[in-house]
Amino acid sequence: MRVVRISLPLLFLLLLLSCGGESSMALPGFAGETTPAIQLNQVGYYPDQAIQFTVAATGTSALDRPDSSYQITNLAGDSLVREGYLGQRQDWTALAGVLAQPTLADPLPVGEYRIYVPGVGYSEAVHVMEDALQAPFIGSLRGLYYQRASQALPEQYAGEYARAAGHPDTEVLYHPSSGHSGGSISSPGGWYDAGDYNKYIVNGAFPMGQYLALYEDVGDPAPDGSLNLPESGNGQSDYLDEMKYELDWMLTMQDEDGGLFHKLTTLRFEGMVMPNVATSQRYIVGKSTTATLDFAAATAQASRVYRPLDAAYADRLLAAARRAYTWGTANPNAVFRNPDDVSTGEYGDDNADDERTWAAAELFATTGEQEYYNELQARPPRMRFNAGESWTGYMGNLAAYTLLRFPDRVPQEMHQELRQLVITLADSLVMDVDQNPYRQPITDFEWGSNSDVLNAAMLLAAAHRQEPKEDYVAAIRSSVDYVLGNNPNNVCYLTGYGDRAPMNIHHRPSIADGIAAPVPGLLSGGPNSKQQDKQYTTYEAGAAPMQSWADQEPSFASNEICLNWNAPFTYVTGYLEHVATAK
Ligand code: 9MR
Repeated sequence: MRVVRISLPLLFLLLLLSCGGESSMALPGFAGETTPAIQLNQVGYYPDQAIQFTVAATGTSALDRPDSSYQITNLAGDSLVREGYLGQRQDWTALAGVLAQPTLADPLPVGEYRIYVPGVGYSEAVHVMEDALQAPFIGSLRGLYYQRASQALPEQYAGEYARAAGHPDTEVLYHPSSGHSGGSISSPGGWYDAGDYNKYIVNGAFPMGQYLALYEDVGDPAPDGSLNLPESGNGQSDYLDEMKYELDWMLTMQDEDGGLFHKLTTLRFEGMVMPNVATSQRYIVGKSTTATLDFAAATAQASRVYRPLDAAYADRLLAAARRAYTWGTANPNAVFRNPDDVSTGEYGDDNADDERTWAAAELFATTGEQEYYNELQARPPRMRFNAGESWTGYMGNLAAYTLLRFPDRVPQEMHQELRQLVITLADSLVMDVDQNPYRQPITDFEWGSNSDVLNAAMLLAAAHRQEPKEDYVAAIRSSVDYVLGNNPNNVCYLTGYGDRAPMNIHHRPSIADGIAAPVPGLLSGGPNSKQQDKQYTTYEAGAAPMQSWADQEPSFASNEICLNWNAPFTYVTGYLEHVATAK
């Protein structure tokens, strides 16, 4: 009898080869076509992150078999990395006619993979990276640079999106609603709000609060030289340089009495042309309680942030904040409504309580003065999460985040109460995420729904800063997975990132510049069940709320971009990058 002696290492190698051989035979190999039925984060997962993805298919499919499996393969699709079962099929009633089969795998090591489901096909690449979200984080900040008004964007900083300056805004006429009759002011700079070219104080100040929150929570997330701005190389944070571009404009919108003009705008929206061609007369319109108090909050916070770098600027910001607060509290009912001859964005809100609390919170955190604390006791932050309220509800949360950030300055009782509240809210958001087939926290899809998902994630981050639970990080990450591609529209909602980003955003420069790809780093608003633009947009028949999105230029209600949508995206990706680096 012949005995073949095989050494242990050799035996191991043979076993490995035979396993590999069998699996490769079972895999057809990736032929270049990916399936839209496998939906995943198209940008990047962290190596310690459970890979959330969805297999969605209609009618009879591989999903109908309870033993359906998936394979994680290499990029070429011919070598097996891992295998698993899809598990129980889940009918998702909110998504008519579509079966969503969420599943997850254990974390994967740094590398590039595909998911293969027999009978369904191969997915887009799965990227697993240590700095999974750094690129879209930086991209979303550069998105602000592209939104700069009154300034040319040279090729050196803007690449193929270089463009001429638009809207000098050096002679903006007072509209009668401003309280001034005749005359003009100079109010240059700042960022365009969205796909339109107007500048609104409410939606300048409130995103500013979100941006500054990130700076306060994680330290400078974009130091000098990281954003390739005209200011890069000046020895100061690129992050704060970009913020200053907006703050400087905001300061010009304060009237002599301390109140803030509500907006700087044309009477009607401009056509789909480049900024330098959009030359209709611009006006200073309205003066409102909400604009004034939001401004007071953002500038009080900014004075804290800029103080170590530029004390004179900090003084100027704080003085402006105080004057605005005084006006806002003395004029609590200056509700803004578009005058009859103005039809641009309204940013109306009948209730200025959140704004008042936010202003008091920032002024108190900055100065420690009793007056502001008294106000907080009279009107404690109404911290809450209600997607249906959308942006109008988030100023109250910003107030709470700031008070939570400074335990030494805030009386213990108030701090404890807020701490308990943020944890309770975050725990219920974690449950919402777990129960949702796409593992994101909302069921009500309104105008800018992606920002609701991201504001929920901001709340989870605030809770995580109080109590560093892994569950919170997991829920924030899977919310970001949703925004970056794990969604029924199979789209990465940030332009210029992922494999399938929006190509036809409602954004005037992107439409008019003659370049096929839109300006990068801008977040599409996302599904909006109300479809206020359906007259101009073709939505899929019977689209469920989470599917009510159209990559079409006229879709201002689902596919526009906006400052207060980019801001929480930046916060959340910046926060996750910080968490990953700190681990
Ligand atoms: O985000 C705003 C949304 O909540 C409103 O329903 C909508 C209609 O008033 O306006 C949205 O904001 C837009 C603003 O009015 C003008 N610039 C573009 C903004 C995003 O679409």
